[in-house]
Amino acid sequence: MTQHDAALNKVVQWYPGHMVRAMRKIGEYLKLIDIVVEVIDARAPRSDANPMLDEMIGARKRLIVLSRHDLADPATTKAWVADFAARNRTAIAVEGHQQQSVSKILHALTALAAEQKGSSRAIVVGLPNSGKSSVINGLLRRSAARTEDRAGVTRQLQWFRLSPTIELMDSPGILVPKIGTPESQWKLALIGAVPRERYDPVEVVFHFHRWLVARSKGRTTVPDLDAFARARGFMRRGGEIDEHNAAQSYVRAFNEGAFGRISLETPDGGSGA
Ligand SMILES: Nc1nc2c(ncn2[C@@H]2O[C@H](COP(=O)(O)OP(=O)(O)OP(=O)(O)O)[C@@H](O)[C@H]2O)c(=O)[nH]1
Ligand SMILES: [Mg+2]
Repeated sequence: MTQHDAALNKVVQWYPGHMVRAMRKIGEYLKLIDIVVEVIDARAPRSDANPMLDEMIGARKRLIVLSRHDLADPATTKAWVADFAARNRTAIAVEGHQQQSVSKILHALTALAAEQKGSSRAIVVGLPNSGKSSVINGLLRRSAARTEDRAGVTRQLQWFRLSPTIELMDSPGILVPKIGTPESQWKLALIGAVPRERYDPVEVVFHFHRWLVARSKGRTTVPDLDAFARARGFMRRGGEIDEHNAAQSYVRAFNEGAFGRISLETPDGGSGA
């Protein structure tokens, strides 16, 4: 483990009380639930999956929504959809904050609900900030659930009526109590699944850029922190770089797509395009 890995390992663990409670509540509600809609960030579907949820969901009907399609590499997202299909799971790639894009989910959800008599209850689950509440709003065609560009916005389970026969439940984002590898940690921090105050952005940017250089065999055009800071004027008096603020801005720029559409994981276990 490098010094950078050690630094990252200490900062990116986050499992607050509301998640513990939400996990317990989801478990209690699950007996009422027919369909589970799992919202996963298309840029990191492996790190963004939650094995604890897998266990709880069991054999229930399941629909996977790959959010942030607009920020992920399109070919990699296509490969993920095919990979889920090979494992008998339906995955739909969407731009969660675009109502028209989310309407693709409605068709699949309605088909799943039609498989059973009477009304259906669906719960929307996933990691913090993955886009769950945006998906709910897109399906309802109104701003019913609160959304914000930070992790941990939704704190409570909440029901919404989608149609006379389908009820939807929004839920707080749930991380695993201990995020597996340092690689998953920086990826989850970079895509916004962990609140900004829980990690050192300088470490996250360092890891991201080191990974990008290795993947592209040194040919990436994405700037490192130093070049980014200089280009955007994050300098202190005396010519020193203001690393912390530059790194925060770097993470924001990544999530605004300023470096292009970048997937961090591919289904074959390699690094995304
Ligand atoms: N670019 C882009 N932004 C998205 C997409 N989906 C959601 N967002 C944005 O991501 C942020 C988080 O979305 P939310 O819907 O609040 O996420 P959430 O999963 O409910 O978050 P928590 O309740 O905090 O767990 C918001 O600023 C959304 O506008 C997407 O597909 N693409
Ligand atoms: Mg939410």
